[in-house]
Amino acid sequence: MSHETGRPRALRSLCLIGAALPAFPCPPAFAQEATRLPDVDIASDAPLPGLAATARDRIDRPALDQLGAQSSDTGRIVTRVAGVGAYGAGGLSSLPTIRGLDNQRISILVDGVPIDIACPNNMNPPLSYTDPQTIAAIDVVTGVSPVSHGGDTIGGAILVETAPPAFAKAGEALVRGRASTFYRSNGDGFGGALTMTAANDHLSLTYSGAYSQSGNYRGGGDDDAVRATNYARTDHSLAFAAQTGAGLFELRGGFHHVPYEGFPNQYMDMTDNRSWFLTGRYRGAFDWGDVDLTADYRDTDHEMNFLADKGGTADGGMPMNTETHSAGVLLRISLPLSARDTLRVGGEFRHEWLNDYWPPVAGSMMMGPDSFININGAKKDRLGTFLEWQADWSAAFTTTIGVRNDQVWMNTGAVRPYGTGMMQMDDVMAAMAFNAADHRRHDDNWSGSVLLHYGPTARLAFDLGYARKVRSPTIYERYTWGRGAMASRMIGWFGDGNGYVGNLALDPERADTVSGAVTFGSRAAGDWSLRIAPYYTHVADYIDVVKLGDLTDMMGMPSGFALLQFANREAAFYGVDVTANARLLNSRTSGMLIATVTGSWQHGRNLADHDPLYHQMPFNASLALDYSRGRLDGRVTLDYVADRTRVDPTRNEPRTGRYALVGLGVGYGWRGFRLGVDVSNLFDKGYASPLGGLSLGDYGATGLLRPVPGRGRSLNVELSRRF
Ligand SMILES: [Cu+2]
Repeated sequence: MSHETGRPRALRSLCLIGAALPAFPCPPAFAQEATRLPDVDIASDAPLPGLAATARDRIDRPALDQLGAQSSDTGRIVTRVAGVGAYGAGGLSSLPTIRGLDNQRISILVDGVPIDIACPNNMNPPLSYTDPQTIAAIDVVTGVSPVSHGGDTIGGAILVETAPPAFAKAGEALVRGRASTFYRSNGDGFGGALTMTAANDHLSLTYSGAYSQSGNYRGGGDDDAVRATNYARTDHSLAFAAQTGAGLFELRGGFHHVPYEGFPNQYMDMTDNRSWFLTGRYRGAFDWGDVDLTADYRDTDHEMNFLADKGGTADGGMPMNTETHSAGVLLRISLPLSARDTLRVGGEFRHEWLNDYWPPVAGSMMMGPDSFININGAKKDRLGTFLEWQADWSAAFTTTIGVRNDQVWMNTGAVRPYGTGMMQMDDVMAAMAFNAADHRRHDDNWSGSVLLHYGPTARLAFDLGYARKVRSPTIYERYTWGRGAMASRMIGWFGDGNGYVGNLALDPERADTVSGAVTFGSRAAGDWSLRIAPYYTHVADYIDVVKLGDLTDMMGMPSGFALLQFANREAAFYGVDVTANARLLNSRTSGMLIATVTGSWQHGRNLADHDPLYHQMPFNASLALDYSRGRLDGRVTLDYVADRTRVDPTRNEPRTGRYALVGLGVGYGWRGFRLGVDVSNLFDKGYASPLGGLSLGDYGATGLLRPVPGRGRSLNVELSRRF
């Protein structure tokens, strides 16, 4: 992992990931640039990072070669970046947080395209559609990003690029690819992937496919097997690109299938998730400016029920189905007005449609005789427009100022409980109230951003950003309605066992963020860098919860879980992230040794009731030592997470203890092959991740409620071949 520095280098990589970073249009020479693939050398002598216009962290392919052996969960891998955490979920579906902001509050784009949620538990978040084996690079923006990066979010961004198009030199042909396979001892995980490109100088075809599966993992120390942590996933995609005199055309389509994925901190498991997508993109560079046009479509069918650990489906279980489709068009135009000024204008339309219903269970008093209609054909349409002016006042000083408007229209149809029996009365009353209300909503959201970058010397840079950003509620936040103990507990992506009720009265969240970074470094020698990045975010109408009551058990006693409703509150987030690199050794004979240190301290506070906010990371830090010499590379990591004592009392959030995990890895590369062997959690430490949630799979089976235990020691092996 590196944090990018040096504008030429940053711009070059931005062209490779142009899809992901709309704010930085590629120079007219992008067609040639597009033939470059990301550097693949393990022991590349690239200078250490330092000073970029927007502070970004990049997890590139060499880093993924090391991290991908440990996890198939991209959401877990991005937590390497200072300021990034992740809610625990299924083994493929961790939900990242950036500086305390989660889910729809942050922008997650896969090949430049957002992926809408299709589950009341967020079981299929955008990063679950990516496999670390086939990702080319991940960029993470933790600080303020310009409004041209997208709308309807208030926090940072995670930008995943799978395979960028590659072309051959004129008159030549190109066949290249990467094949890989891995095994993980803890959970008996295994999988494999193939990415292959065939191209000449103007046509390029890339196939990408991956498979991963795992059984339940074992916790560290005395924590035995953790129920409902198994999974399997398959992805296939085909990407076609044509480089013509009129510009670069791309067409990408794919299919994704998860036949099963256990969720240790949810009542339900994912029993089937099928999704297919098609994305078209055009990029052209003209005398008057650059054009970038993307259109995308995705269709997802999602099913939940119980896997074996939660009782299986022999008696029918509890089927819950979600169907969505979403489509979008995005046009961005970049106009160079002068040597100093660039104007960017853009427009975006996004359409989201969602149906969520729970079929009846034969013979069940609770779950019948009709289908429970949770969401009936809800729509969320958004029209976004932006205008942004970038001025390069000198080689050292750049300003980017933008304004943006998003019009959001939402609506949904009438709902229905399972039936009208006495046991279903809470839901009967709630459905009547919901159906009597007007469901149409319209939000007029204005955003703005100002970014300043000043790099007076090669050893020093300052970044300062201010943004006001606005996010409308999601379909699930606005339109879920069930108030029964069971129906409400089916809603929520927090892994805490509580019941959640939507709220038709929700207003959009309005966030004001000031973030800065000061970066010191010796760019010339590339020997060290240090970045200190403080931030403060105030969110008016922050969508948190209020407590409606306690959920009770069969005997009418409080169960320890609460019935909560989404509600507009007020919140503040503040903290500081530190990242430092140093090259300790750099010689042909003795090899290269790089030390990387990251640390994050952060607080989230509910200003309405002065309690801590839910799911905020305690202080955490990591140290990595990377050694490489010739064909050999090695790595030692130490991750430390402090006690979590600031917990949200409204949600009965558990405290977690401090822990430190040690990892070791070695890799050997020859003739395009690479063999990587590593051990994660070397000392088999028993621990609970602070955002891991409650182990409901174990609770159902044993009656003992504990935080989800973290993964115990695992020996991981990956063999890959680049050709
Ligand atoms: Cu689900």
